Amino acid sequence: GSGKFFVGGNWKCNGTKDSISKLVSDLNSATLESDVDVVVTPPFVYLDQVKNTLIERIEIAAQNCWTGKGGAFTGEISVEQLKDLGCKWVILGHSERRHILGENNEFIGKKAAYALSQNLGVIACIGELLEEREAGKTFDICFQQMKAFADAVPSWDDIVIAYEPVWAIGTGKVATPEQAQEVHVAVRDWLSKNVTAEVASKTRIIYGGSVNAGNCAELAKKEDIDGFLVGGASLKVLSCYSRGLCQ
Ligand code: G2H
Repeated sequence: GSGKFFVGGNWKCNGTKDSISKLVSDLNSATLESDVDVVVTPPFVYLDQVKNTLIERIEIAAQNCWTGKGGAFTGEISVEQLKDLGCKWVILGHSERRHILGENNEFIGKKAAYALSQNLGVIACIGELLEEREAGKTFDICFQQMKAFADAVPSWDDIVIAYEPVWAIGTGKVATPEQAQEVHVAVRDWLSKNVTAEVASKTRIIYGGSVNAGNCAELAKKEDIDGFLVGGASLKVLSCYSRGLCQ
């Protein structure tokens, strides 16, 4: 694997002030391993609450951002505002935004470039639909999504790649460790050929899609799985925030 193990909890559009205050207090008293980067991704409206109550050791990410500087963009949240609240990261290209909200590669690339220009780290999501996998297009799709990021970003220093096969998201149907490893290796190889060997070896490639306390240990054993983006389980099973506790 590459770099420090990275686990992000993607809370998606869930929670209330009360449930989030409970989750934060549970996280504050959870045992976290020192060799794991732990990040949580609350909905925008709770970022400030979480930042003000969560231990410093856990970093905060946003679930989306605008493509540039703030201004007359009704309903958008700027990178500057996220930084102002203490966010270190933003998730971009999540499949729910690609497929439910219709975000395309170019739009996502723009956001990534702007976030990085303001020193906000990017959790760059890629992944194929079930029909694309069944048509043998998994690598093509992932490489197109990688290329869109690569064409847009100035540097790979603050990017974590999240491979999330869409058929495994929120479905309880996790990719096997072998299926995930196969794509992670291909993505690393793509980086080596299309960016640099150094970027390929140091960029963390994390897996997402129905990760839970029962399957994370096996996934974490794979050479090229450098962490997880956890959705559903991140709201209730805190052992998923640490590779060690899962094993
Ligand atoms: C994939 C994942 C978190 P879940 O979207 O990004 O969600 O673990 O619920 O499949």
